[in-house]
Amino acid sequence: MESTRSKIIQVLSTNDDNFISGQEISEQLKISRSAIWKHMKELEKDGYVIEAKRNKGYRIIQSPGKVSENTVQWGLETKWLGKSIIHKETTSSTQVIAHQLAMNNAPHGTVVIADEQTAGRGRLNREWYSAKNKGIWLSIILRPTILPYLAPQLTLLTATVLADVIKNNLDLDTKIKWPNDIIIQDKKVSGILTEMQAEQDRIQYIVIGIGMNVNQKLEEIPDDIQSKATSLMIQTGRILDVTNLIQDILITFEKTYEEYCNHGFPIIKERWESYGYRLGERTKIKTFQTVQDAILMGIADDGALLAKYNDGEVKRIYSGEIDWFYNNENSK
Ligand code: BT5
Repeated sequence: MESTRSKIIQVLSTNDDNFISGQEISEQLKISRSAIWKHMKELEKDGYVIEAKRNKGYRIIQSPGKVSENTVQWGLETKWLGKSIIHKETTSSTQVIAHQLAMNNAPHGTVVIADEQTAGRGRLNREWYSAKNKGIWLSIILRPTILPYLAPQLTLLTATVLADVIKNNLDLDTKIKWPNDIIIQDKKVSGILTEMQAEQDRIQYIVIGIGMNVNQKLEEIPDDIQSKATSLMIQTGRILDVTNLIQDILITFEKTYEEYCNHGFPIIKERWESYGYRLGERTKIKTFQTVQDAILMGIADDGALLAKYNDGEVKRIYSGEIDWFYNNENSK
């Protein structure tokens, strides 16, 4: 359920810079004028600057810099994504909260956001550093009707969304390193963790976790990942508005997801490959059985990496260690 406050914000933000009268808000939301006034006071406590004029009504002239359910929803032009937002200042992991909500029937498109995670996680329970107010740490609950084995397509889709947002907003040369790293200048700026609850032929729900480093300075990147991680601030030299970026991610995600539902995976695949890190290059791939040279060709419908081996055979790689700099080292 959308709260009255978020509805008020919605009404005020779709009215651009114009005032909207108390009467109109009261009619639209079916609440009293004094209730509206109380909500406005609450919004001001949250950091909104609201102008109230006799005979004209209200308008928001500034939204607070901080992330909250309201600030993210303010002007968020999505149909279903982020209609329900749960924001926590601090939490263990937004994935944990999202799973709990999903098991309690939270709808498709519910979003969980945290300013800080104390136990943020990557794949295989690896640690994900999520310092307070320095990045985007969020999880999206989806209830797709695709077969469970196609779920990796949603990780690939998410990667294209993040790459689009970074490239289009900041004009940075962004790459996607298979399967789920967003890379700028050979360093990881963002990662995706997809977790699924499914029966054999039906997905109950999927939680897509997105971590993106935004406002860390170089010295704020933890020592053990200094050499391989970066932030948008390091790359642009500017402090960026986290709320705006979150909104952009949600808007682009919804649009891309709908394209995927209407037209299938080929558009996503093409877009992914246009961002693909070191595609067409020779690498060394270590799988369970072998270590072999191969040229990275692209991705398959099931999310596998396609690699062409020296004998000309193209194989699907589902998991394996890739020596991303093999070619460079070899040519030295
Ligand atoms: C990922 O795992 O890249 C998935 C990261 C997903 C994080 C989000 S945040 C919101 C949601 N809630 C969560 O608890 N998780 C999701 P993986 O490919 O396994 O990469 C993990 C590795 O990346 C670590 O072992 C480190 O080497 C490195 N790493 C850790 N924190 C990092 C950071 N902030 N930036 C860049 N690299 C990092």
